[in-house]
Amino acid sequence: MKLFFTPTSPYARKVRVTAAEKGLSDRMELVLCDLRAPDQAHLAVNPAGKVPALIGDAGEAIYDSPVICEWLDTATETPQLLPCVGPERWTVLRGEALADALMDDAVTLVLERRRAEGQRDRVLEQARVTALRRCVAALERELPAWPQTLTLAHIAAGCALGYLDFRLPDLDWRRDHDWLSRWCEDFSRRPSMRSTQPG
Ligand SMILES: N[C@@H](CCC(=O)N[C@@H](CS)C(=O)NCC(=O)O)C(=O)O
Repeated sequence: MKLFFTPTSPYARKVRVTAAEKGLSDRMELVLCDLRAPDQAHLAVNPAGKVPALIGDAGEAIYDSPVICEWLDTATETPQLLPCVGPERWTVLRGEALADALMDDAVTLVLERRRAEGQRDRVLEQARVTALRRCVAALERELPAWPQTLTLAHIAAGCALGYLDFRLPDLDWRRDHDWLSRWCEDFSRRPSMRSTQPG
């Protein structure tokens, strides 16, 4: 299979960490993308021109990180990262959605900050910071009740918080979130996280 990615995308990192945890990294060819000028091969897989996008071994196109991660989870039996049925499935999917929402706020904020002075929308920036802080607080409240084994929600949370550390250190999200900060430190030591550090 082939993964279209950029090294700094937190969504692509989710997929790479998932592949590593599933023991699938060796089967995944990484294709570096230029998001300002997506090439035809990338657009043929994902018409939106976003990363991550995956071509499976049978040539199937799969995109959007939650879809790719679930697809990878079904590719091998263990470890199972998304429970098949029951309340835990919804806990994990909701946790992943919360972490993805945090990524959305952070990525939007980073892009807005890159605009030329005078073109930046400070109201939008403040709204994203407020939403992002709400998501971090919700993660700290909810994560202790997630399954004790590794899940797609844990992977998404680790990648979202890692992106805040990487691109938005001035927000100092750790200041008011000791427990989550310690969780993140611990999670970042996993080989799958170490081998996919952005930069
Ligand atoms: N919901 C998507 C979001 C992916 C996304 O927005 N990726 C960014 C990179 S971090 C991208 O490709 N941006 C290029 C663009 O929007 O044209 C996912 O979970 O995969």
